Amino acid sequence: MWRKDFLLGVATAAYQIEGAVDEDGRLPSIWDTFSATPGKVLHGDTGAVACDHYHRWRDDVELIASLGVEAYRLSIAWPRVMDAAGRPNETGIAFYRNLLQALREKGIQTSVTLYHWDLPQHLEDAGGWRNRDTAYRFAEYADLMSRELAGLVDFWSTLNEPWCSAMHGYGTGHHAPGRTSVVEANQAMHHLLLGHGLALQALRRNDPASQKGIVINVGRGTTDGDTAADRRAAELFEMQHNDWVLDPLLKCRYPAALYEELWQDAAPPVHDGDLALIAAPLDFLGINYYFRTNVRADDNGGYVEVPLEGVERTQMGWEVHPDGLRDLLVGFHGRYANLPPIYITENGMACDDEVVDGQVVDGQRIAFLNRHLAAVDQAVKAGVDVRGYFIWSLMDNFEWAFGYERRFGIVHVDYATQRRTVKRSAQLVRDFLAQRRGRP
Ligand code: PNW
Repeated sequence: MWRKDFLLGVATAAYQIEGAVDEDGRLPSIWDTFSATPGKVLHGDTGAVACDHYHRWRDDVELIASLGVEAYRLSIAWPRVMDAAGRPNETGIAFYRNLLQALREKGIQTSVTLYHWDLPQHLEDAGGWRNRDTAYRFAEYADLMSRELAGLVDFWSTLNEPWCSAMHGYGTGHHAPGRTSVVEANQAMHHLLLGHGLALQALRRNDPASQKGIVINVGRGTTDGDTAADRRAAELFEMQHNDWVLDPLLKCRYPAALYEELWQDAAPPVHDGDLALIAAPLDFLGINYYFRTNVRADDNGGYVEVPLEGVERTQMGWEVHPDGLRDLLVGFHGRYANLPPIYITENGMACDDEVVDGQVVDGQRIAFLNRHLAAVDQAVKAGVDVRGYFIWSLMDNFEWAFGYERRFGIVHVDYATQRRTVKRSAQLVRDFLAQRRGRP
């Protein structure tokens, strides 16, 4: 049975829903630049309008409340709340204060991420996350937000998925700013984590009553190969995705095997004292889980993805694999003696949903969510302290490099009219809470 305070919520991120990218003094972000660059985002979509949440936030708060969820995870757009000289933008700050107050009044707990990928473009022009200075700018931003919004936030997260920011932003180039260098990805990861450590200090100083943590994405890697090299490939995959981030946070060091087997000429730029800052205690760890990757050994001592045939996949092409979530949680519990309480801060799937007769019957998503909740329950029974689960996402939105073609919402958005239609999967929230609370 679920603990009575197991939190059920829905999640979004600023650039994916807000739109209004040049209103009220918002500065350009790296995602404005990237999405305006031909060939980077499917169909040339951008977040310029998105779900128009910046104008429709009052209705969206009513919508969230109508779903019955207990918590809402959102992110703050850094370029909305500070100008290029680092001075506060009062109009931008007021937007978030009003939003958080409205959620409070509805009794909805608030989980706020400071950085969900929308770096101010002027900071990228100065080197972005390759530049150590960006970590200090991020700490100033965290300091300002936690002074302005103290008391309105239940859960602060410094970063969303530093692995994606570092690897997709600076390594593969699939995300903004679209750079492609393993050396730069290592620089970016280290400066992101340093920024996290510095921001955590500011949050503790300014808003002591809140819970503070970080949100990471985790990857399950397994192999269908039967050689020792294939098994090592699967280990390397998980080291590269999970330990790269979790070891500095929880063990105060980067994994030695990554230096030896994958990085060679690309070590992170660590200064004395950095790791102690990065490894400061967390009140919670946010985990985003989506899929499993099948790998085999390549010819250079690394790994290569070999997609499995005949498995269920989502609209993203990602394999549906709930056991991976359970196995990762149980594995972290064994590996890290100081593992903080965990919230699943994102889990969900993209379906090709359509509105038919005013309804969206997304049966595949309902099954997906139920099976992943069951996997969490198994991890809890194995001793892992998981305290909540947030569905990605509240509503269909700008899915980064895939634009509007991928729909993750439990609420459908018709982008031509901005009409929201609650999907069948949203009913799952009520069913789950009724079950957790125990029917009278
Ligand atoms: C996460 N991958 O991104 C983000 O936090 C969300 O903003 C996003 O909408 C959601 O997952 C769905 O994609 C990811 O390629 C992006 O492994 C890419 C990957 C994983 C997560």
